Amino acid sequence: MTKPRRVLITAALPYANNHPHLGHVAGVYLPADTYNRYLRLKGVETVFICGSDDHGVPVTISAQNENSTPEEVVSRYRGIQEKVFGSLGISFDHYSGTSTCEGHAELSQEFFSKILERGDIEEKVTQQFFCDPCQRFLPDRYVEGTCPHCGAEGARGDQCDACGKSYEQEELKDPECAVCKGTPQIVPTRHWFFRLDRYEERLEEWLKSCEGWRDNVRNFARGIVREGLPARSITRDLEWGVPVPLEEAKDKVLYVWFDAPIGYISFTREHFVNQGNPDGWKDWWVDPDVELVHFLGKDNIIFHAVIWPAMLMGQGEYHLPTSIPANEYLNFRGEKFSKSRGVGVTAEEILERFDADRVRYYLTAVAPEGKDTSFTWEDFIQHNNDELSDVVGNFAHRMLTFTAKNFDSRVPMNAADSQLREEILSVIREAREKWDDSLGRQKFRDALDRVLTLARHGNRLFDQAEPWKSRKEDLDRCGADLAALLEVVHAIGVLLSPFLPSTSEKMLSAFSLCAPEPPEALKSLGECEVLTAGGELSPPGIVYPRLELEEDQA
Ligand code: B3M
Ligand code: ZN
Repeated sequence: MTKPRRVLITAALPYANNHPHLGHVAGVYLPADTYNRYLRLKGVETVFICGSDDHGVPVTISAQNENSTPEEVVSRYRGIQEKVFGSLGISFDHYSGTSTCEGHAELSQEFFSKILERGDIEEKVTQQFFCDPCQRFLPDRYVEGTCPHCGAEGARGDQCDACGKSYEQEELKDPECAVCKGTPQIVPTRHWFFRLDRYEERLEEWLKSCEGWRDNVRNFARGIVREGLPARSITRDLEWGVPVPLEEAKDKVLYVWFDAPIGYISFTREHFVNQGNPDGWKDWWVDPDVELVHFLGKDNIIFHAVIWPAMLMGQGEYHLPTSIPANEYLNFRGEKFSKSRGVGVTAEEILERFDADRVRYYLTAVAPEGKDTSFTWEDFIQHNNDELSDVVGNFAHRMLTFTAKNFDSRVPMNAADSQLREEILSVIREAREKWDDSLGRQKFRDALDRVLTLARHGNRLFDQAEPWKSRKEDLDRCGADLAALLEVVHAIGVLLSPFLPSTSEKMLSAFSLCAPEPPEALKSLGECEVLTAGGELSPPGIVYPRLELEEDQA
């Protein structure tokens, strides 16, 4: 007997000082959710894990600026994140956080200790900026000064954004602490480095063997490995974080990028503990047949496709990622989303005005899969009107009201008698197959487009069949055609469900008395008639009224 397919899905852990903006949603959380819903619809067993990335300097600085504690900042932002993801219908099985998850710190320390035992960690003394007034070591992006190469102001500790050059910290002129504007000193401090060079061959071989990855992700990762991997510092001089499990490193913590991905494992474990099955997580991380899929934005590729796999190899017992569908960026009118600079819309803001499904629809239609894309309000309104209202909503509404008026809200006669039968079954089958193929390859835009094409086809067939005429001339034919066309409406409802869960639910509620449940129905779409002839239809619900562009959006 073949084992049932199982897929563990993760979405990158948002920092615990972030309001999720639409760029994050379009690039990470929405595709991950759509993939999860798609697999479940197909009867695949999945676990979908996420949570907040609580450690690191940005959280401590937010806390300092707000006169509060890192714990408070984390708990507030985690609340915001959970609310936003909840309103968008993101179906995580478990949302946790790296500072509160039971056992996360211990597991992270175990990761460190194991690679240390293997001789894959080395110690080095490094020079770091230290701010006396703040009493803190400053990461490079919290130091600003004058670029030693081009003289630009606002250059960061080790790199200038204006000329792109990097330099040693002591070369930066007039360094300033970004928090208190004091002058930081350069102080020697000891750190622990992960010897990635010892993993190069295995990484290269593994990346070569990975199939079905997006080209940008695989080529980028292979390129980095081929260039040679320098040792990376995995400890920091901070109080907030997972303590380094070494006597001689008592005041240091693990680098946030070291403990964050381990959250995928510790959160899975916590999830199974909550389910009363404390050992259940092991299977999902150890059984090589389980697929592990990490959704993330392109700036996180190196961590997930190179460093994290090396960390996993260093443990020995876990399997490696199966695929890493990283996306490019969704920008706002061509500019990067940034709450601090006031560019873009947060998820909270858009959800105050629009249904989650309208947002999900648009963000999938313009998903930054192969290249950066742009959010504009005009485009949001246009996609909603031209596609969701005029094609999908309109077709479903026409069909269901026509049936209600003329056939007493019942599936007329058997669609098998319709002259449209063959064509209709074949367009449904083709839509389902292509939808399936695209979703299986994590091509969400394509898959959504298939559903739209099916709806357009349905509208065209309705016009061709002219049931408003045949109703008077040949009621049997009219009924059979309509029954066949209702199959299309139902199929659209099923195929939309990974994308637009509540729209799909409303569409399918019309068929609840005359069609099998979606997972069951999916298999038969396009193979035979799915609806029961004579079965009762519930009153038509959804239509998407057209939207107008409001002044503040223009
Ligand atoms: N928090 C970076 C980011 O949000 C980081 C992801 C961690 S995933 C393990 O872009
Ligand atoms: Zn300072």
